[in-house]
Amino acid sequence: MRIVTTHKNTDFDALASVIAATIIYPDAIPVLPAIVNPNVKAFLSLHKDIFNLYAPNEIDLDKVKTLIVVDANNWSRLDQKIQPLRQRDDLEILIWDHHMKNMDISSSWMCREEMGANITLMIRRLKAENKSLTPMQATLFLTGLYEDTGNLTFSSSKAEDASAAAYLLRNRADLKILGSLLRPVYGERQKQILFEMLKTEKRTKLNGYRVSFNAVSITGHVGNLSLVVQMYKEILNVDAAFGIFDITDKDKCCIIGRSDTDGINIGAIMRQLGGGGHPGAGSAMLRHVMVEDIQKRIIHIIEKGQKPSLLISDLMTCPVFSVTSDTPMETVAFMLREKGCTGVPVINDGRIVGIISRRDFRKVRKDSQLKAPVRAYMSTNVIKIEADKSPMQAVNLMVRHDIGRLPVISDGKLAGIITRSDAMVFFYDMLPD
Ligand SMILES: [Mn+2]
Repeated sequence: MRIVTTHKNTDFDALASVIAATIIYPDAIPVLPAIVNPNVKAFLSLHKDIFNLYAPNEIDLDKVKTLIVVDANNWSRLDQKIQPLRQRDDLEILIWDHHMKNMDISSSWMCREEMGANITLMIRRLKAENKSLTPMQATLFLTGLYEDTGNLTFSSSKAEDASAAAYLLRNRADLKILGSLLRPVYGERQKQILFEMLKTEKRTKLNGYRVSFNAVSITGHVGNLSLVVQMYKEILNVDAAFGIFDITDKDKCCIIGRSDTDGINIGAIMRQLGGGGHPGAGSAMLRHVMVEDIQKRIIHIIEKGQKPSLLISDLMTCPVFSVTSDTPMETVAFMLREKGCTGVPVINDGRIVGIISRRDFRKVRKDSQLKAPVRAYMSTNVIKIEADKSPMQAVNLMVRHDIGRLPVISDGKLAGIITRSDAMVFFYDMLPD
């Protein structure tokens, strides 16, 4: 007997891969772990019969000659009931997987490649063998592909994922059904937790920001807690919120943070706790800790470790090359070439009176005009920003006016210049902590 199985907390990519395996190996019996993720559970409550899926305890493991593992490569990710197969040395194992880490299942054959979704690897085979798909199979496969690649937006997505998606659409995958399958899960459990958090909500001021911490005890796996924290933060209307989830049966704590202020960088805080994220959202998992201690540590990081807010003055480039309004155009041209920049501010007595860019040289028709002073060609409508504004405000100005550099003003004088790439350093959180 051949069986095909996948990882616990089965998602759509894993389920799609199991079903695809039953097309590639028609005699293989699909075995689904007891725990599947909530979206998949909802899907199966309607579609279970169509797929003829088996539970691990319905399989007589002694009869299994071949184990096909899809979307996983590690024994610990498989269902508990499957584990006895680990001891068998006469077992043939085939693997289809797109995870490149933590492999501990030794197989006699495998297809393992870095890919956005595992189903993409299996579609390659289905295409090569000219297997026909039902619209329902195509829809399920595309759901898995979109889920694992974030609708092809995750950086892990490959060109082959996109062509697999095209293939599934040609095979009549239904995007309306897909959309309803992939909605974020906000179920009964999540609602209970959110209500409990709202009942015990506390707010505090840290560095002038409104912050809320909330600790909740939970047992077992609860999906989508980040959505709960997001909703909690919105309802409380605070600048940042931290949900500390004490997973009592596992002696660990999951911390999820959300912020929409420059002043509280969630990614930086979570990295100090051993987790990760970006300025607006992140999480960390801590073992053997007291909830109260975690809250104290976060408060300490915010108060001591983080600057109250990152300012333009921390990111800008200075000193800035500048010219005066009397500088001849030919000198400016030489300077732009020499320094490799696209424009310089025009300064008189420390005050910025204009900006001259390479683009302005298009107005120069005759060589003799290069003797003219820069004031004749400079643009006097200068968009600038104060040094104490936030990098986010600089980005907004650049986008609104479609400009790549902003002179930075402090006490009415030019203090530096901030460019798109300086702002991006902030935006993508590439600053050293
Ligand atoms: Mn996957």
